[in-house]
Amino acid sequence: MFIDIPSELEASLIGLPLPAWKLDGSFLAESTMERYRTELTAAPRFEETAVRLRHALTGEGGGYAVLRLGSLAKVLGTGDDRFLRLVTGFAAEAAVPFSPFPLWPLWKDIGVKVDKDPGRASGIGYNAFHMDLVNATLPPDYTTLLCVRHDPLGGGLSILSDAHAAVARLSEDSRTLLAETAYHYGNFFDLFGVGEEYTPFPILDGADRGEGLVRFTAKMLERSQLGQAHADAARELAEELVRGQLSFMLQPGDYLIVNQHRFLHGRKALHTGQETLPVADRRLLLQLFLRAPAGDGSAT
Ligand SMILES: O=C(O)CCC(=O)C(=O)O
Ligand SMILES: [Fe+2]
Repeated sequence: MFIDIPSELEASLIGLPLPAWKLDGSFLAESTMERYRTELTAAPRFEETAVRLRHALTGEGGGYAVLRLGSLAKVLGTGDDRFLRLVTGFAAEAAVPFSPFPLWPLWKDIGVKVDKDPGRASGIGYNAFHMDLVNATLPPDYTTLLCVRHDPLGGGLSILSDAHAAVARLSEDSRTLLAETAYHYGNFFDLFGVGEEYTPFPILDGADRGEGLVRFTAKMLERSQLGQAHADAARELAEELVRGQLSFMLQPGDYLIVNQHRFLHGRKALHTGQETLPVADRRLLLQLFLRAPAGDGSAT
């Protein structure tokens, strides 16, 4: 599921004049989507790369992709607007970029804060398997992470697990418990484009026959009060997710896109000694969410 960019495409993307994007509410404006697509499709071998990307995300056995944009990042600079516009253009080939957080820009920084709750996005600890915005009625169809810098000390591997495969390995009794509306997690306020707060919710949200959402975050095991039987079933699921996990280190310029209908994600702990690193040298990811247009097939 790692997708390299053909060198002739890379070469032509470097000079591509993508304008600054516009937003329509919290969504990338249609006019920007069209403009980016027009410019990008004129580049050699772009279309075939976009097809490979969509296939990796929604094809049989797929559910995530890592676009390797490291050489482009090196030439343009990972923090450069031109680079971020290109990545936004690739994202828009998968689905519509948007920001659920009213006060945040389209791309949200995930840096490293040594004094933050370690299991959180910018903490230094293990960030256990989860779906982003698990307690919204309409979680983003895709969550995406662009690596600006990896942990120079060597920690912070990304982890992914096929949610339906993990569910399929559970007992019938556990699946029955997971399908009950008995789970809850976290807060919800002022979010755009993700529906309403959903609490309590079933983990298997129409997902018992290999479809629908596996609405799960392993963080609920510690942070939410759950009944014993429901908690045990959720813990079994967490264990199966770990059993089936794959892990890899994102490199600068790598762009991970996760189909939340199929895969759950997380991150291993950063290496010890983060406090010895200047903030500007620490791991930095940028996060963006995507909404699939209705009926495009990515909802299964
Ligand atoms: O730090 C990472 O690699 C993942 C962060 C994450 O999953 C999140 O912020 O939702
Ligand atoms: Fe996440």
